[in-house]
Amino acid sequence: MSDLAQTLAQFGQEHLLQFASQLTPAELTSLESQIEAIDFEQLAALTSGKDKTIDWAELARRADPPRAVRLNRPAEESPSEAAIKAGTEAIKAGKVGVILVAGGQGTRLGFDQPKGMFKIGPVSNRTLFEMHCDRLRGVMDRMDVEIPMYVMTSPATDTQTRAYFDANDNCGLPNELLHIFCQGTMPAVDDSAGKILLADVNQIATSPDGHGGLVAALHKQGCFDDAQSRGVEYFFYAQVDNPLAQLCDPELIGHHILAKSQMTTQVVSKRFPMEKVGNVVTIDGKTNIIEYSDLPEDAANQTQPDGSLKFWAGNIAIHVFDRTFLESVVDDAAGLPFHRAHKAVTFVGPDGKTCKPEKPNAIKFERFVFDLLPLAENAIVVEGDPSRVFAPVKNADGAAVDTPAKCKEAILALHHGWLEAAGAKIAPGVSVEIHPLWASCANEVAEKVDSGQEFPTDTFLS
Ligand code: UD2
Repeated sequence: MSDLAQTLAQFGQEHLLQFASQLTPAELTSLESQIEAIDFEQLAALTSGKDKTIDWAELARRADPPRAVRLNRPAEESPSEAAIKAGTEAIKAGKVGVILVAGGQGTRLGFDQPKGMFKIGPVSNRTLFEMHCDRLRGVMDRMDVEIPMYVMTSPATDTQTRAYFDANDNCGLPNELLHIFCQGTMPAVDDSAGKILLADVNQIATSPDGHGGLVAALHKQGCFDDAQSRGVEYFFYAQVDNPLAQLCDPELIGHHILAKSQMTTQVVSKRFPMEKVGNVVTIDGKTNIIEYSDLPEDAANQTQPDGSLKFWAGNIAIHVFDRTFLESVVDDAAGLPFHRAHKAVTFVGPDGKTCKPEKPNAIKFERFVFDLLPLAENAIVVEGDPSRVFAPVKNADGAAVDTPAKCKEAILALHHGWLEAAGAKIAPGVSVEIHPLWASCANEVAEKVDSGQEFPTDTFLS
């Protein structure tokens, strides 16, 4: 028996070679290298539940709301002006880079291409990728600086994402500033016996290893070296599915710098107890995030004496990291806990036929980047105004929340608010969208719009 077959037998995964005799030599070699890449001991610990399974319900009982820089705070406490000044200086000095995570598959949205290619501009029809790149180009233009952007893909989104940027002139970003890098994967296992699933006779079924795979991928693919050689000290991190993310927000970066934080998280006040955002909390003095799927409902419903939610701070997956912090946790990140997702995964059965289950049949294993929070010596939490920073595209139109229609409404509400504050008159039912190179805040809009200026038809100000 070959070494590989022995390993498979030892871990009860012999079925992976069940179609070996039907494969061409090249197909067999490919399958063998996929098998060799699997850490069977790690997987055995995961499928047997012997990895450090965290009792989130127990943690939720001990958790407190986080200490945070709140929106409504006394003027002398963490002044915004000082933070904006510190953040602006860091950006202008070329100390900031952007990480955009775009490895997810957008299953809930029902879009079968990388989510970044989804068109969301209410008038412009720009894609999510374009919205983020335009925002970044706006910051570079105003601050007269080059800002590198590191876009994380997964094997599910990598080829199409690269082809998309190639075909669209990198969405206006200079080639040397755009780094597309691919995260790792984990095998998917069946939910009853923990057997690794085959996606095809010579193909292991895998899924992206979660955005917690970020640190290993940045390290392996030379992004830390690139960032260091450019003088980048801080990474501004956002998810591709939130076109309102204010990439390189000077105030958020400034709070991070002034507080000497290693990892800063922007939060919003949750709309309702079971909202699908992670819950930012303090446990034993450390900042942690309890994911919505891990928070028991009774814990989510707890209130404070003033009636507000105890776990009010919703993670919107916008973080600022010290580059040196991320570099220092490359080894620790490999030990981050895995979270399990019960999903429907297409597989090849023993008869060689492809089976597309309608119900979840498999477990996928993911690491979350925010599990790095308790590893930071100092981590701060900063509240953002959701109308400025958060309009995620998660679900197909028709769902109650986080749909493309709701996201477009939020973009227009922000832009219309700036225009109306400048005295513009937008006819009922008309949409006016603003390109960030044209204006990126109310003050800039006021410089360009005359009081009383009318917008009788849909307009894209660019
Ligand atoms: C995420 C957060 C949640 C909240 C919410 C806000 C997690 C686990 N939870 O929930 O706390 O902040 O967003 O919008 O993140 N991605 C990758 N690789 C992967 C998996 C995901 O790049 O292996 C990216 C994906 O492209 C997307 C983002 O991470 O941009 C979030 O993934 P999700 O949509 O699965 O997370 P969600 O909405 O459940």
